[in-house]
Amino acid sequence: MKKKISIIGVPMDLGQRRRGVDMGPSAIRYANVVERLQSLDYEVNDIGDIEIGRPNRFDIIDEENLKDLKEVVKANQKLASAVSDIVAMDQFPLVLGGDHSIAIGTLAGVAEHHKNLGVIWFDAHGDLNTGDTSPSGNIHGMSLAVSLGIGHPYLTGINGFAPKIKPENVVIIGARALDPGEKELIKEKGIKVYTMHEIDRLGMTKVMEEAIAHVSNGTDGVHLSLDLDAIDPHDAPGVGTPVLGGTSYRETHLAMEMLAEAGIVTSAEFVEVNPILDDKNNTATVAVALMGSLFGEKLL
Ligand code: 6HN
Ligand code: MN
Ligand code: MN
Ligand code: MN
Repeated sequence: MKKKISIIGVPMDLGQRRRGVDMGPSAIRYANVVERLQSLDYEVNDIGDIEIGRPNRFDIIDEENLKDLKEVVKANQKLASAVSDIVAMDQFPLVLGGDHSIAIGTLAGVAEHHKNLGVIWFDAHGDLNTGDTSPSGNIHGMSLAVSLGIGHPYLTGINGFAPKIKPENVVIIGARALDPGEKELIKEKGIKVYTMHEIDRLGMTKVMEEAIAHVSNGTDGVHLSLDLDAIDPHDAPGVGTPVLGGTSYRETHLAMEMLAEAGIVTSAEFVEVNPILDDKNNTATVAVALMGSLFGEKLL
């Protein structure tokens, strides 16, 4: 792992409809993310937040079932440039969300430097919808599809090239709420998915061994996109789209510890922390603890 980390906050809530997820970056900072990573001997640089437009909330613009499309595009273009600058300085970009639509910008920035990027998508959902298949019109449920080059050209074209990633380099872990269109796309593209069924059946150790092998095969970097709703709502209640039956606190830590041991991760984002829906900032605290494990914190 690189020894210099740049943290960037993205107070984005326009990719979904529940207010409060824009406070995610603050909640994660309040849970001492900088101190936690410094204690692991990283040089940590918090470069602050990306500015997000604030359209009138009573006037959500919904074109082609893509809510607040233009503001989401603008914010992700800014994020893409900021992330690309961090990678260019040979630092590790750690992005704090904000809703999961920000993965569009993070991946656009990282993919400028990594042409064969592996992606671990830790999530209860697939985020593989398009305006045509989405039940909600919320762009946070489309960010993985967009990064694969599928979706509205305003979104797929961010940073001037598409696709950002290839389906054979992606693995989804923790899925348990996939929409019909997402299931079709998974089959069509042959995307590797470990649903909760496989996690129950094989155990997290085997799942992570296989996932690590999959995303390291022929790639030149690995991005971790961790949606806190992958974790069971009992352990991470502060998320906008909770789904019962997720990974446990310890299983998720084990996954991060195995990634740390493998030493393959070159960028990461932790998203969907909503302190308004949370119980005493537990979810941000879990996020920071997971970052500790990802960056090599040991129990002994
Ligand atoms: N997330 N599949 C649902 C939708 O509206 O497209 C939920 C998406 C949730 C997205 O959690 O990042
Ligand atoms: Mn997600
Ligand atoms: Mn999710
Ligand atoms: Mn529990």
